[in-house]
Amino acid sequence: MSYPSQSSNSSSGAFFMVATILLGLAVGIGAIFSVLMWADAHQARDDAKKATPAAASVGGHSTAGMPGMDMSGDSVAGTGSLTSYAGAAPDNADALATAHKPYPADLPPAPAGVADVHLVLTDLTVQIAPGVKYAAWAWAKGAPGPVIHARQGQLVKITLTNNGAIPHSVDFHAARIAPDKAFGDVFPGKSVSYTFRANDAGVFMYHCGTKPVLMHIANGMYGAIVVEPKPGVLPKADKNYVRVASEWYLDSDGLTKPAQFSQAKAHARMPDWMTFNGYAGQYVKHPLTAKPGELVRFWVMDAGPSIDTDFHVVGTLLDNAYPFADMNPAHALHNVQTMTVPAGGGAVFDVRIHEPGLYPFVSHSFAAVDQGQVGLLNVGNVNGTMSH
Ligand SMILES: [Cu+2]
Repeated sequence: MSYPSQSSNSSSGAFFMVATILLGLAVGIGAIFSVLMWADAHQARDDAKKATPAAASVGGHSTAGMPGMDMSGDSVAGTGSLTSYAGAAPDNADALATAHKPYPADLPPAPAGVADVHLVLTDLTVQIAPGVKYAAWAWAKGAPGPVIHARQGQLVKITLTNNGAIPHSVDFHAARIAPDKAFGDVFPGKSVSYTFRANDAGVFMYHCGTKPVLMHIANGMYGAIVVEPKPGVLPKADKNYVRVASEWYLDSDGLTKPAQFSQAKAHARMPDWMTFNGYAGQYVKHPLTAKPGELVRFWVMDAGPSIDTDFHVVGTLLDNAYPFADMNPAHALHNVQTMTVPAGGGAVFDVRIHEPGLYPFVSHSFAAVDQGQVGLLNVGNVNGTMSH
């Protein structure tokens, strides 16, 4: 995966736009952001401002550390400290956000026959927000890993190749299988295969389960598999979008060199960034789309590692909600406003929107919005997207 390089170009005032949407620290809010920052966001902004000393600490090095708690190996910047780097951004953040190629949210087609999945683990630097680099343990194309689509009852064959520097593994929540046999460690340069029958429909997490699991997940080793229920069980969807929620814990701001994992922050559950599909706010600049009246289905999985996501679409209600990805229609909820998706779990949501407009989707646990869990659904191809 290629990423735009960070630059010190200071020609754009758009930094403040990005800072506003992701952190809520800027005072001036342009028309773009009025779409997102509706009335009940004001309190959240104020709260975030108090709780997140990001502006003061960006690029700063704290010495108030907890020695021995940081597993990143970085012995200089931020070791063991809880200093927040939330909202750190270069001057050209707005241009970088525009140039960013969003993670594809569309559910890919399910393969015929056996779902033959080849996953490759690798160490690589990813961008998790405009200009913010992170030294990830991830997949061939970054984090999350590829969305896998299978049909209920289909045989799924997983082949995992470890191109990383240390042992890893892959645990599929959709599988009923002896974990000591299937989910064992794979050494660098080695591959492993196992099969399971996807008898349970829903959207499920897969992740590296090698110890310390917290660190392996936080470093990017997760993805989603959608197991589509048998035909006729669900109302037909016109659009299917997959969203993987996760949070990131940084030992530095990631602007000049890739940040690494902060165990102290991960234990304190104090993420710097929270994302949908691995990059803060990417569907604000690059909205998902639907036509008026279409049934839009969101397959949402929360990789955590530790924090739930609270799914909400501004301007509508969830017509059908399948809590915890229990796809039995008799268990579905209807016309609800916000639904929790637990860390390590999934849920499925249908919305049908008739009036054209820009409909933000968020985690309504609002610190998550300031830290990047926000996007837009453009219904009816209306103007005013975030391209200017
Ligand atoms: Cu791993």
